[in-house]
Amino acid sequence: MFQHVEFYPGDPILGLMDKFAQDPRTDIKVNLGVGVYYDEEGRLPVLECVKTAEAAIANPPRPRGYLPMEGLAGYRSACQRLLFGENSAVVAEGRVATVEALGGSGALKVGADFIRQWFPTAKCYVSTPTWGNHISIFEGAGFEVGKYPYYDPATIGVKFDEMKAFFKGLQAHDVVLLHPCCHNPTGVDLTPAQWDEILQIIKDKQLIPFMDIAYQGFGADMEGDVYAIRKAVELGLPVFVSNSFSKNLSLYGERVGGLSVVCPTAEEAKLVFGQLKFTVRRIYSSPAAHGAYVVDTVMNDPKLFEQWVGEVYEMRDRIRAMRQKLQDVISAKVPGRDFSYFTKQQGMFSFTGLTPEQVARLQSEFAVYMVENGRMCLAGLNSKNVDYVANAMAAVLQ
Ligand code: KET
Repeated sequence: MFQHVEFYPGDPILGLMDKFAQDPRTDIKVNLGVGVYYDEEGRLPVLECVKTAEAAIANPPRPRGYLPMEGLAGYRSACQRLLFGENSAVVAEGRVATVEALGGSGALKVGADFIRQWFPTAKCYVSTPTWGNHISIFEGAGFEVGKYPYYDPATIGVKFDEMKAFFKGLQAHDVVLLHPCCHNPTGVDLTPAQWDEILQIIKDKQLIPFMDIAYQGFGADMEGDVYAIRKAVELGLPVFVSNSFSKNLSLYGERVGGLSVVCPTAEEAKLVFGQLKFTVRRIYSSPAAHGAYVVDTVMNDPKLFEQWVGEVYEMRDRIRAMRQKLQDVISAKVPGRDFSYFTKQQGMFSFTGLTPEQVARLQSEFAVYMVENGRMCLAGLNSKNVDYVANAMAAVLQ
């Protein structure tokens, strides 16, 4: 019956987590694979604001009825405030349709299914390179997925002229998947001036921008990281935004994300909202409650919100310190090479330029795990292992 089913070789990122867990070299092993923030002690943190929120919602315990298809109202408005701003005109005008989703991944899936149904001839384009699951999710929704030029290994920057020329050649209603901040896997972002240019092309060509933001607060700051989203709204673009609280609330397993669609009119937003609900209904019916209560509590209590922002910046600053440390140690060990990219790149990741062979050597000889494409998650570094990792990288680079 199932002999024709193709073998699944596993996911290049999630598969590493299993491999790492099984590695018996517990005294030295370092996980720089998956995009998860670990603290200075190498532990997955439970944020203080989350502890307070969980204590509040546990007493008295809440009954666990179904949430509506679109999720919790306070959660959805919190997503809108974070993405579009406290006094957003488009939100006030009822032009934003927002649904809670199962993580950023669930938001991408709901958005992809919606666009596929209502723009059946549209193609989807992702950056070269991108987070691998972008391609899987859009292909899974029935899209033909193409790639636009983005990362330039020669300059460790963006091939901006090629990117612009490529966008100018696309058809109306083609979807361009963009990373508003902390590009995964490269850590290389567009500048505000470059966003202005690219968004104008998107407008002129009537493309559909789909912005996936999974690292708000880890780049510049909460507001700076949504520059591209706000600019798209200012230009009047019909923008899709998938957001995730997995990383910035350290709530990975709660599957807390959201999908927002900014529409030209409130009437259209109502139509879109209805279809987003139906999309949710026929995939998983309604989202999960516990994580939503936590997010709702943190985001809608001014004191907890302020505490949360502070905790995000602590994570961001610790990653920045690790970037600097790694750059200093490795520069001393491998003279004559420029490692300044470690501190120039933004967010959790560095695209190291290590070859798959060098990555494999790091794993087999040093128990240092990073993604095969050379992406390293800096949040797995701490003051105890950073020298060890720098030495290991220096050894495979020689
Ligand atoms: N978008 C991006 C850009 C992203 O890096 C991730 C997760 C997600 C969406 C998914 O978010 P979630 O809320 O967990 O559904 N990235 C890390 C984990 C993974 O691969 O699933 C990673 O790149 O390591």
